[in-house]
Amino acid sequence: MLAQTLFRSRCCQWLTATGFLLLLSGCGVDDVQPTTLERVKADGVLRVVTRNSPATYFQDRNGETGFEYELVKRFAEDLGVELKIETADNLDDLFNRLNAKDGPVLGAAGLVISPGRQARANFSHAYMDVTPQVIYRHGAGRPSSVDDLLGKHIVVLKGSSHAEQLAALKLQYPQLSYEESDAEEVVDLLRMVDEGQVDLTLVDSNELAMNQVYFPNVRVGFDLGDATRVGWAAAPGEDHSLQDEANAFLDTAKENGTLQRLKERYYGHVDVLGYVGAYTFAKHLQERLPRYEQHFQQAAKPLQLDWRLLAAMGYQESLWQPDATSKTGVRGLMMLTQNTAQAMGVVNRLDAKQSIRGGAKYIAQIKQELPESLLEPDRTWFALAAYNIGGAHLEDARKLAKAEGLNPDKWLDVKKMLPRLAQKKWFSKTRYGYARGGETVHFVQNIRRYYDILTWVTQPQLEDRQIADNNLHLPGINKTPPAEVLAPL
Ligand code: BLG
Repeated sequence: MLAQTLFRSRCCQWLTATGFLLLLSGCGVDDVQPTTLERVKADGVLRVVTRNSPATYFQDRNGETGFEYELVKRFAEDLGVELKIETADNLDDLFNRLNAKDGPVLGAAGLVISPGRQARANFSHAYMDVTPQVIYRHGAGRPSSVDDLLGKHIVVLKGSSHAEQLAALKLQYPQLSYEESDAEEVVDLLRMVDEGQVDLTLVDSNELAMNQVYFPNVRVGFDLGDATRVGWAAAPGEDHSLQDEANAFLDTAKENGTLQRLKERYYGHVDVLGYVGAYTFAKHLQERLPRYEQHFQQAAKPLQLDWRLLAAMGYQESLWQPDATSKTGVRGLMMLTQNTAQAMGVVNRLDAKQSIRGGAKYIAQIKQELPESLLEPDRTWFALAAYNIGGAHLEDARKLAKAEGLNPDKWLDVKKMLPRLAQKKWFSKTRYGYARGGETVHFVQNIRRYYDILTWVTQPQLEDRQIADNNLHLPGINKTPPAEVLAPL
């Protein structure tokens, strides 16, 4: 790269100095190939190849999203160019595209920097550490060492770092056998284990964290080896211009907290739900939601609400149990107080349909009544907070935010104030006094998490989703990127 740049700058100096004589010399401008970075900037487009999966890139209610997408989008913004995403059918396809002339210039797909891959790409600095994990089906006997892999039906992705790992292991354990599949995605592998079609698979810890919520029977046997590093892959060759630029960007993203924020946003399911919570949610998604899905949809539609938000609220309130009752006498699937139920015309709070209708009507009313200065998406998070703690206490928290020089219209700021409503030092100065504001922060956070998950599960591309047999058809079956985008909130 350095040599190329030096050559270019010298050539330019010479060009300026010698003017048109240059043309006669035969060292024309045409001889100087632009670097990849220069091409990207000249075209105004950064072409990136990725995979369609919850851990990388998918479509949600607001359009394109995913950890890799968000990170690479910021890189494109930094470069001042448009981002153009394409999805590969499998990992081999991804590297082939990257190696193709006139193909995408960067691969961003949770790619482990493995020795085999380094021959096929120029990797950036690592931005995440992941651990390869052996995944088994709950109840089938936990594998705990390499010996337990022998004689098992193991499937991994073709072209994956796991296939490389198993190939290396096979040199020591010739009896080890495994299949490499190029027709599957990580979610498919997890589903196959979940349903007992294969005994074991290997998946990176981040992928499992992201997907645990969909597969109730999937468990980690053991970590196969140490943590590995994940980076972006640039096309191989002498031209390191894009790789250098990506490195500078990633280093800054690490320093200024961008990377950490994105990780929390996308990999936080297990952190927030807890490991047990994650697979309990998966179980309830299969067993309970189908009973109420239609009620949520019917209640949401006339009020122009997103039914998945209502469903997420219902899960947070009662784990989708119509007979839930709190110590304080709040009851039903949407946990309505007696007052709210009355105001919403709910006669029987324990009737799931009525409770969902009442909850929907109540949140729609709150959304309408909130101050106009609260804009989406924060407006929705404020509405959820008011649903839980009441509008009066929420107003107190907004006032505390203002007094602290924070922005009372930003959820991020007000959520810092809510826990203060439980501390005498603070609530004694408020108009409405004590309230368990910390719980409200968790309430909103959990609902947002469930909402994200429900959004992925109900992506429009999962058209072949069956609700037959009261079972949701889980994600990853259809790997083509969705054609439509769900309506924004
Ligand atoms: C909410 C009410 C709000 C009410 C607040 O309490 O209930 N929401 C609903 O009924 C849907 O109307 O605001 S107010 O009318 O302005 O006062 C505050 O009173 C319900 C909350 C309470 C909470 N869950 C919905 O999120 C709950 O169940 N608390 C019980 C906790 S414990 O288990 O008894 O400790």
